[in-house]
Amino acid sequence: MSQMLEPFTSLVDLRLGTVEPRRDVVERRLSDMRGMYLEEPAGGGDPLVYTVYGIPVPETGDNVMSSTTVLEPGTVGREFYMTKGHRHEVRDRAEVYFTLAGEGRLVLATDDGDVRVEEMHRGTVNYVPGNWAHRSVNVGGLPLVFFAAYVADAGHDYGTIEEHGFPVLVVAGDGGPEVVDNPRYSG
Ligand code: S6P
Ligand code: ZN
Repeated sequence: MSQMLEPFTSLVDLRLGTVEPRRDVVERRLSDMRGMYLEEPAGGGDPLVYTVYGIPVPETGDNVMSSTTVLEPGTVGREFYMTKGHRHEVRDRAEVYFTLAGEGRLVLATDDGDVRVEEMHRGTVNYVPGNWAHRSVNVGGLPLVFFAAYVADAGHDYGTIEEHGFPVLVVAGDGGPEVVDNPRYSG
């Protein structure tokens, strides 16, 4: 039997994506993304790429975990700033993304190399079925802010993406964002 929780309420700043009360904040910098971009980052410093503000609950299959992600605008070479991307450790666990601000793309891939790229902008609700690895990409000039909710025992498996990457990349083209094959993808 799971522990009985008390109801609680959090407040999300819809533009900034911050969550009050602040309970579990994870920052990812460019140095945390080593090897994930085709090109080596140019320039000095170690800029912030994204922040995840968690609303933690016990990691059991009868709870719903949620968080906001604030993904900064920027590029490394032609590739836009993105999250690391992951599969869920419990593969079939699904997830919902609700975008609050900014403009992005959600890249999804199965183990068989099936791939989808979905739009993210204020108001979009992306359904991430189980068994689809997922990564979000900021293709705009402002922070991309979205709320995510998922089965709390899902867990995160980053290793597969670190090793194989996604089949496609989202890059800055002359007329806006473009989806191109990832030359380094090893499915
Ligand atoms: C969790 C959900 C998001 C991401 C967050 C950061 O299942 O998909 O909260 O954790 O957007 O991405 P990543 O790939 O670094 O966990
Ligand atoms: Zn996820």
